[in-house]
This record gives sequence, C-alpha cells and structure tokens, in this order.
Amino acid sequence: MQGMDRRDFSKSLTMAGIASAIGAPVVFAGTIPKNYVPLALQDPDPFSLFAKDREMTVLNDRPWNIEAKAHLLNDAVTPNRYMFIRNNGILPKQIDADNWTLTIDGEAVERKKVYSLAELKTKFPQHTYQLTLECGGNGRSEFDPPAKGNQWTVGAVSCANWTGIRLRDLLQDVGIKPEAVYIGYHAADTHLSGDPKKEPISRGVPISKAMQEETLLAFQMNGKDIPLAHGYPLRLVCGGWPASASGKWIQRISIRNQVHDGAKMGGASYRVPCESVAPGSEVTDQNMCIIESMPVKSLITFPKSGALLKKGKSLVINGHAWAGELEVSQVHYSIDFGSTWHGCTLEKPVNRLAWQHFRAQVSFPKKGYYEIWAKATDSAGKSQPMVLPGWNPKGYLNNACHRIALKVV
Ligand SMILES: Nc1nc2c(c(=O)[nH]1)N[C@H]1C(S)=C(S)[C@@H](COP(=O)(O)O)O[C@H]1N2
Ligand SMILES: [Mo]
Repeated sequence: MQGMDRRDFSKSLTMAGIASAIGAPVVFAGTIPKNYVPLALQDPDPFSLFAKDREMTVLNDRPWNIEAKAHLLNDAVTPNRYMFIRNNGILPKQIDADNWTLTIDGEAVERKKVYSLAELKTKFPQHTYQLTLECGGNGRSEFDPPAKGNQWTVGAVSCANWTGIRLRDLLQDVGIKPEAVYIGYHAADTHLSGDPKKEPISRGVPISKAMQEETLLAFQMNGKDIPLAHGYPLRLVCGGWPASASGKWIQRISIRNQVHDGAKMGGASYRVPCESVAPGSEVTDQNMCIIESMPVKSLITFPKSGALLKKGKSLVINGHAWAGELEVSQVHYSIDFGSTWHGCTLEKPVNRLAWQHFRAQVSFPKKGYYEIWAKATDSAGKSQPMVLPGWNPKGYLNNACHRIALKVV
C-alpha cells in the first residue's frame, strides 16, 4: 500500500531518486518538466489500489467511498473486487500487524486488558460466518428533499465470509460489570481535518448485540487477511446492523456504562426520527433514535438492468434478500408495476444474518418495455415499500423495491 504515499514521496525525489524508485534509468531525465511526476510514480487509480473491479462507482476520493452496481453483486458470497468501501476518514497509513494490540477498557470492564493479535488468534476459538453488511445510507440518492452525504444508489451492501473470534468470548475473558450497557470501538483511521485528537467515527452496539454468537472480531475475509480498505488487521463485524457498527482497524473496545457517545453516535448520524415525520421536518434530539436492525430489502442481481430478451424466451431472474436480525420469509416479483405479484423460490440463509438467494422464471406476454420489481417480506410480516419509505434528515434506511428495466425484442 505504499502507493498511497507516492504523491508526497515523489515531491521530495531527486533525479537519481526517481530512477531508483522506477527501477530503471530515465533516459530523457534532463527534459522532465519541473514538478512533473512521472506516470510510474503517480497515485494508482482506486481500482488497482483497492483491487476493485473497474465497473465499481467511485462516489468520493477523500475519503474513499466506492459502491457496486446491482449486477456486480451476483455472487453468493461477495468477493473483494465487488465489495463497497465506506470510509469516514483517512485509511491508516502503516499497519504493523506484528505489533498490533487490542485494548479492552471502559467504565464497565472488570479487568482492563491488552491483547496482541497473535494472542487473540490462539487463545480463543475461531468461527466463520457469512454476514450481510449494508451501509445505513445505502439508497440515499433517492431521498427528496435530498440528504447530504455519499449518494449511494443500491450498491453499499455486501455479504462475505468473515473469520475471527466471538466478541462475546473476549468480553467474558475481561469480565463485564453488571452496569455494562454498550460497547464502543476506537480505530486507527484518522480524521479528515488531520487533528489527531478527533476520531472520524467511533460507534458501537448494545451489550446484547455484542454478545450474539455471530458478532465477530474478524481477521479474515473470504479466507484471507482482510484487505486494508476493509479493516486489516482486525475489524468488528455486527451483521444485520448498519455497517457503521462494524468498526474497521480496531485498536480499542470500551465496555461502557452508558450508550456509547463516540463520534457519529449522536445528532442525525446513524439516527432517524423515532416516529415518522413529514419530509424536511426539523426533529429534536430526543426524538431521534439510533438505527439498530436494518429493514428487509432485496436486490435483483441478474439480469443487468437494460437487458434485451428475445420474444418467446423466458428468463430466470435471481438476486439476494436480507432482513437485518430477521429472516426473509418470501420474495415476490412483478412485471406490471406492482399490480400483480408472483412468488420466487427462496433459499434459507447459510447462517443467521447471511443474505438469502432467490430466483424465478419469468415470462413476458409480448414485445416491448418491461420493468421487473422485487419485493421481500421478513419473518415478522413486514414487506419492502414500493417507493421511498419514511424521510429522515440524513437519508438512511431506503429499502424501496429494487427495479430493473428490460426489453423483449
Ligand atoms: N474505523 C472505521 N470503521 C468503519 C468506518 C470508518 O470510516 N472507520 N466506516 C463504517 C461504515 S459507515 C460502514 S458502511 C462500513 C463499511 O465497511 P466496508 O468499507 O468494509 O464495506 O464500515 C464502518 N466501519
Ligand atoms: Mo455506513
């Protein structure tokens, strides 16, 4: 990841330095314009920097925010190249995994402790779960009045295999006092302002979520070290909750005797009006509630929107559905703008908090333009709304039905 430092680094280079950095003599070195950075030393593009597919959409480069498109998420288990990146600050520059430590502290810890990464990996049993992580702001681009922030469309969701230890085992090792109510994470990324006293984000979850068997402190993603952008060498994974609860680059976890009050826990951050309000309303602080389990949602990942189909052929559509802490019980599709709905085949999740796969064979009566809409229903009987759900100041929790366009020719 030296790539990220190349811009600063090349400024201070002499000609001899440039040649040694490139690994070859620069034949026409004498005619390089002043302050020109040779291409070989320029910042790599984000796709090569983070090993992302070139069809991914870059929403912001400071901090880096990159999302997938629906059809890129067709895999049952999301590979790194299609996994969205959501950063609130600047990625940690140098990671020394050999000397990485995790501190557990806070008002409600029995015995404050510092663990090395090696200790975490050897002292506690390891578990692997497939866990759905969706940014609370996924779908924000549809809100009206618009909400500030990254204009996520549908691609800020992933479901990878995460391997690590249960946070529960660690909390039991240090001991939790009866007054414990929340955990809060602290990480190694830095604030955009450069102020070392400010954290870009420091969120957490109630003790009950921290104690769930699927809540992991992970060191592997899809069977390999976690990629740097996704939290190497240690990240929290709290599946089914807004992914902001899943802290990356974790250095410290505090066991709190109150709701954690770190950066982006208060105000309008990852909070929505407790009761629905008219679009554009002012909402007082006491009437804002922290987002917990994410709402039911689905995504058609095949075919790609805009597909052409030969008349007389039927089409098998497929995708994923997820419902926060709950299971998805049904998925339906419509080809007539929601006036009639038909059932899809729906698989069980491979484990709790993993997304589920659906498919359906669809036939079209004649040539022309169609839309396919998908609608999932959770185990409590709640379905996705067909259009934008309740407005909130920051544009969270848009779980409206996903729609793709298609022509039969
Ligand atoms: N340390 C740290 N953890 C973080 C963030 C961050 O900016 N810094 N962003 C959070 C948010 S808002 C989301 S949606 C997820 C995104 O995870 P990903 O980039 O691995 O997809 O990470 C969460 N964990
Ligand atoms: Mo997020």
